[in-house]
Amino acid sequence: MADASFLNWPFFDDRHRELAVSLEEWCIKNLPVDHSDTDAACKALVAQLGQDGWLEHSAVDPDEPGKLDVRSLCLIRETLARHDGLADFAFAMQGLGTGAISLFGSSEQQNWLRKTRAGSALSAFALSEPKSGSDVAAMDMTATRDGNHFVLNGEKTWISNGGIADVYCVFARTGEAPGARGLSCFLVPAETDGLAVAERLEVIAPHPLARLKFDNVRVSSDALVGEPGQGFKVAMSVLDIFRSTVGAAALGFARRALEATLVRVRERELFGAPMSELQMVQGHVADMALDVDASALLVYRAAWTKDSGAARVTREAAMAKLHATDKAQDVIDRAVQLHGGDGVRHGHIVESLYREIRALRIYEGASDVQKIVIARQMLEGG
Ligand code: COS
Repeated sequence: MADASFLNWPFFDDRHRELAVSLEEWCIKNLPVDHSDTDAACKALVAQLGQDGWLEHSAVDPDEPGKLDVRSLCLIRETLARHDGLADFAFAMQGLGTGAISLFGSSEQQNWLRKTRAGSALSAFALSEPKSGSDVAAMDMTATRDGNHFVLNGEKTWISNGGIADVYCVFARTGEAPGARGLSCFLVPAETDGLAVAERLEVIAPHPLARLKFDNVRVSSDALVGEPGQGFKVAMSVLDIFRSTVGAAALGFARRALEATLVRVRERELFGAPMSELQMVQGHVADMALDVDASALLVYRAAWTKDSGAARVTREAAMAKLHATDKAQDVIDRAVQLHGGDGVRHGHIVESLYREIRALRIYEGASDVQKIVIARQMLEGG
């Protein structure tokens, strides 16, 4: 079991501590799952996470209006990621894909949450495009008003759950003003005419991912989430919450790598003694432990700040994501090094962590974008 002393930190309430302990037990019983068919594995994971109640934390309860609890989201992602990256992915997408509905959805739109929280519908967040990933305001996709409807045309890419989602949260240009002030957010059910999967994308840590094509996709104006022209702020508000949770997933991967390394260096003999007695090895272990704790502090600082009522946690969330994902990459790289040949052997835990962590430094705002966000907040005095 990984170090759980962080649960004593004052960022948490007892309900968080209980959540972490019971999810750990659930993970030991249920994870990892077979990854040979990632679509099937994700659907099964969503169904089981829903059935066993974990997805209730992924979105607000439509019957009891409240807030997303970011500490619970982070604890769940950290714990799932430590046991199985695909389980973390399945949980995370149910939250990211419905984040706009949780924050800005009408009561009718919140009906989707009954299904996504129960694990009977999958959701996806469709923001990136072939020519706009980091620069959201440059998006090309259009949504043109036609009476009481909007007609969507364009492409979205790198869409997690693309191809298996039941509902997509889609951002498009409605043109109220140039750039960031002319975007809107729409809910588009997967079966809507004109929406098609153009390509499934294969990546180094496989999970459902696709490029989507929207060809005259017609949705009613009831599909609009939030106000027209406010789509950029909707997207950024969702990312303010979910960026901290990406940091939490990275933290889970890093803790797993550290855990595996501690076993390895105690067991493996080198130059007539356990590796753990070599000071050069101890130096790696110390750096790894420091990176893990510093990431945890930033992740749970951001989560606690949001849960304590802050309207925006843009700087805190960007710092948590930037630090935790970059440092997890370092921790995992050291773990691979200390495992020698085993570290790059297909199927070894540190080999899979090495592949799993990389995308987290890119999606939901690349490390470079997080630096822009942090610097702007500092320069604006935020
Ligand atoms: N919450 C609420 N509002 C926000 C916000 C946030 N976190 N961040 C920005 N805004 C608001 C700003 O206050 C501004 O409002 P006004 O028009 O009222 O002044 C508006 O949104 C535009 O903000 P800004 O001028 O900063 O927009 P930019 O286009 O310069 O933003 C960055 C640039 C890089 C910060 C932004 O595009 C970004 O975060 N990119 C990464 C996107 C990403 O994560 N992509 C991955 C896709 S998901 S896998």
